[in-house]
Amino acid sequence: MQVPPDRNHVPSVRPTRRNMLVAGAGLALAGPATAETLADIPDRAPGAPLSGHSERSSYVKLSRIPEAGPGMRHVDPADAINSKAPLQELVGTITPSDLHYERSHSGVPDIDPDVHRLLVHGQVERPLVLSLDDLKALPSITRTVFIECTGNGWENWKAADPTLTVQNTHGLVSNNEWTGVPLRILVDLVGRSSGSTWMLAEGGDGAGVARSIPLTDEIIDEAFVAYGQNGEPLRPAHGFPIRLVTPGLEGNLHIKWLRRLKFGDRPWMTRWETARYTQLQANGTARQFQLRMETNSVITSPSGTMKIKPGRNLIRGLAWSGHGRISRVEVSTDAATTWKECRLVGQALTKAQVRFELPWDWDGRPTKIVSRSTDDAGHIQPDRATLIAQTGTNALFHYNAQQTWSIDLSGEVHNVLD
Ligand SMILES: Nc1nc2c(c(=O)[nH]1)N[C@H]1C(S)=C(S)[C@@H](COP(=O)(O)O)O[C@H]1N2
Ligand SMILES: [Mo]
Repeated sequence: MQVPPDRNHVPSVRPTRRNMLVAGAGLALAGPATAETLADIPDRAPGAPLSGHSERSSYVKLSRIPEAGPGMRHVDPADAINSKAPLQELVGTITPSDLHYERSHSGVPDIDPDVHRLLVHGQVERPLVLSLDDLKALPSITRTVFIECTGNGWENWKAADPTLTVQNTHGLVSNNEWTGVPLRILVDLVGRSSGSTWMLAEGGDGAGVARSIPLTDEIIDEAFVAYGQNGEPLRPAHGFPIRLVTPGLEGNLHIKWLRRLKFGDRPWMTRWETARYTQLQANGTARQFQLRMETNSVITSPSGTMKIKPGRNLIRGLAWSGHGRISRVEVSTDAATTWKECRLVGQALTKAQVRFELPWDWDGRPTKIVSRSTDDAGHIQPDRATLIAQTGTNALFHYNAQQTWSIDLSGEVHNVLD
């Protein structure tokens, strides 16, 4: 058996070279090649008292950015309309609950879960009023899905501000594990009439955000009323005590502080689907009910305002699609001339984010890097020219064009259009 040397032992071979290239694995690692004693690593440390609630390390600074709208960054949080997730700092695919992006139209109501009720009514046999306990007593599902604001990417519709980070350009999407009651169970419970093909979902906040949702088989099978988020009750910012989750569809449909589901035979044409959340087309007409979030991806590292060094770099990013599962992510390191397929890290789930990685040797010359995703329904994330040709530049929402980052001679990374 090999006895580990103690920390008083003077190592016979002192590492002299840093940034060794570890042969065989082909990986460039910073650090000594032959460190072999405990003297080479920091000593053990005494601990702080245990607590009922743990915090992040004091060395880790993670924060969302409250913003007031496209191009309106750095505002007083009181004037913010959304708060963006720090995609560049995150690893894996689950967004920590306190960093899940937030979009709240009239602030975050403080709702007593014992008092809160969900009314389920309209064209049904048995209208019902359900408490949180009633909902929790029903069979549950747990599912990991992304939620993405329709406005994600809107910073880049018109022009590219080179000072933007990926948090600014793409921080209106997050990926959480949600738990709740399948819509199918509620539909059966109230006895929805066969003629009711639409459902109104209404929130209990001051704005009373309310959306009409077509009751396709897909939506009845997949939507659910969530009370759990990443293993705990919903955070108030995300709808405590209950929210609707509609996998793959516009963030706006994921109604928070849910108070009512109403069944009917036509959309209600609320202001949230007439004045707001419509997409202005090139010819000046507006498209309504563009509900699906498209195939998307973004390189989170290296990304806007980072600085890289020549040599081996690991390109990493996130991909997601409201149509289904991501089947492929490709990255170009020569301005969309040639493409390489990336490794998907972990399992790609349907309508959830997946991480991708690609090792890359940067030769130190200015270039552009860009990613594009493909989902299992065959949708390929468009380049900007294709998206603009289809939609025009009047649009504000559903910007899913490939994101290009330019890298200059000094290794600085900047947001560019293409
Ligand atoms: N009741 C209510 N539901 C709401 C909203 C709201 O303001 N009020 N915002 C919507 C919008 S526009 C989005 S993008 C998502 C954001 O969910 P999140 O804040 O949990 O990320 O919630 C949707 N549900
Ligand atoms: Mo949104």
